[in-house]
Amino acid sequence: MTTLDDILSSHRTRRPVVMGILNVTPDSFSDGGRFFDSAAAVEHARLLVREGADVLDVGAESTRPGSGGVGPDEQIRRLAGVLPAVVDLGRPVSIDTTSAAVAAFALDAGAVIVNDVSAGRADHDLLPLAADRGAAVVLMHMLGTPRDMQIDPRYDDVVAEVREFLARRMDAAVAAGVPAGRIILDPGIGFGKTLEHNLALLAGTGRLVSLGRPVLVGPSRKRFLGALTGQDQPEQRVVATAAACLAAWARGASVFRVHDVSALVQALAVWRAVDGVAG
Ligand code: HH2
Repeated sequence: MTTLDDILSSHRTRRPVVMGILNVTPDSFSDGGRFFDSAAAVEHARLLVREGADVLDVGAESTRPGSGGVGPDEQIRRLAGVLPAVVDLGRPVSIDTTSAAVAAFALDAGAVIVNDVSAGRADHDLLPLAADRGAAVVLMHMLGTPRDMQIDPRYDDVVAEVREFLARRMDAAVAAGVPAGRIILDPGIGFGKTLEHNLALLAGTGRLVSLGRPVLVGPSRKRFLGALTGQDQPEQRVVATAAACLAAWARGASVFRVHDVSALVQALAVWRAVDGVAG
């Protein structure tokens, strides 16, 4: 079974980590409402584990483009009936939130990773909290906020700018007391990016891995995959998601945040079997 240390060393050991997504939200872009009921959420978490998820990422706030945010109290209310049972499934649990209060609640319930799509910028208490609790953190790049991020995003050199941003946020996390060894970096696929930006970031994964930390990518079911494949329904982007993850894996990414765990586990098994044979 995958431990937190396995996840934090996955860039060196080249052991892929599949992070299954559990959205306890009424409005997520691809599965909103499906797991809003606590029993349905826990049942879905069980399915993700059966399918081979190494870690479960639980979120109670949608960050889809245009969304306005959900207060900490409401996030905690949504999580309360779900998190303890999910932690009991025996996989490391990550909490997807930008709020220190929500992160504290989740860490108390047994979560071990804080997945902050604002990389510690939305709530200045979040990085000190993670430091204090010995939690790992995911620092993700986003241009703007979920409300405005998809309005004409522009970069001169998207990979260089995202790399520079992640390096600075890693410095901020270390300054707040988070050991560098507990940090995971994420280019934030779809967060203030056009199709070309997302492709450049996947192609440039190696430049992000050179920062010395595991790189997480989260292309799962996102709109750019629809643009590439013509699949307009998010649930039809399962194969496209696995392909995007494999492209990033081949370039050094080692943590994959996906809705469809089984498809990616199978794709990685085949890729790694071929890789393991001398050609
Ligand atoms: N993407 C989403 C949410 N959280 N966290 C990280 N680290 N990386 C990502 O790419 C990422 C993320 C958006 O996807 P989803 O959870 O499916 O949708 P929503 O935000 O609408 O709940």
